Amino acid sequence: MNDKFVKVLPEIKLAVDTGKPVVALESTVIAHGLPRPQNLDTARRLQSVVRSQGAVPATIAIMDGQVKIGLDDDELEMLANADHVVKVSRRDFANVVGRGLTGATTVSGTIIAASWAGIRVMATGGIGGVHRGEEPDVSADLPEIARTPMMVVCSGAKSILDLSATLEWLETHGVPVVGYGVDDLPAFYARSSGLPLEVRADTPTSVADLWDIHTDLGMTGGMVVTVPPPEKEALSGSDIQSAIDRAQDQAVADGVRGKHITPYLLEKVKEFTEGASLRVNIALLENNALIASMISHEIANSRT
Ligand code: PSU
Ligand code: MN
Repeated sequence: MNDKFVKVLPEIKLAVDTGKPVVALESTVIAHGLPRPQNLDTARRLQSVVRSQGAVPATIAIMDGQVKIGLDDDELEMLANADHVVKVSRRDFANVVGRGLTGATTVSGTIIAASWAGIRVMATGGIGGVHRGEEPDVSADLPEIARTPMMVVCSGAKSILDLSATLEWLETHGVPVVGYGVDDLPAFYARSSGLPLEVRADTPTSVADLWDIHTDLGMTGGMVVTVPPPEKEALSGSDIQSAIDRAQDQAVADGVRGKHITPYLLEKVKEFTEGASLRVNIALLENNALIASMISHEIANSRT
């Protein structure tokens, strides 16, 4: 890690150095994934959920060219309301740092920076994956999870993606995918994708045990822990599927491509489900932050 370009909040550095639990949080969901004003409210809420569990939140972003591991409230507000925030995965770091720009890190960008600081757990809503459609489009999240020693706690991925192909990709590249209290891969808005997983863990302790064995075996890559959305807000698979199909058709008709596809589809699905998708999105983000905090305690505890 290069101190010239990277700033770790002292509270986070101290927590990592003394083996206290820390949970990394991404910022693309704030800048591009949720609408205003819910984005800032949610960003704050996620930090307080982590704190309520006695863990330290580390929201990650690039502010005016500096990689920040841990954002204060002013920075969160700036990021939530700024108009020119670059979406940052590995390829974007040098450009955004070099030109002094502001960038929100995706899951991939977040785990790169978090691992520089020695953080081992991150929480988010959904990871990117293998897209459907003609043009090959694989999220940078996947190779980054395969190469970075971080546990990503999420609700699987949205079925705007090809979930079966995403699981295949993760298998090929050696990423364990764990169902937290479930046997099937969650599909973000819906509790199940119908795709069975090989590994189930029912408690934070058993997830932490798996992680410890994974790292003790010398595995260098990450792990995905999938938590279904809370029952109360979860949508049924068929409701959400028709909204997703419509969004997909419209993206093709509008010629949306590359990194703009995910935010575009998210916005359209919200419109087509009249806000129900937003409620489940916020509920699962909070729930995942809670569970990641509990797991991070177990990981930290088993190391001391
Ligand atoms: N999925 C969501 N909400 C999001 C994202 C994914 O439900 O906000 C964001 C995350 O930051 C994820 C990124 O890492 O989109 C993946 O983008 P892409 O498909 O362009 O790699
Ligand atoms: Mn892409």
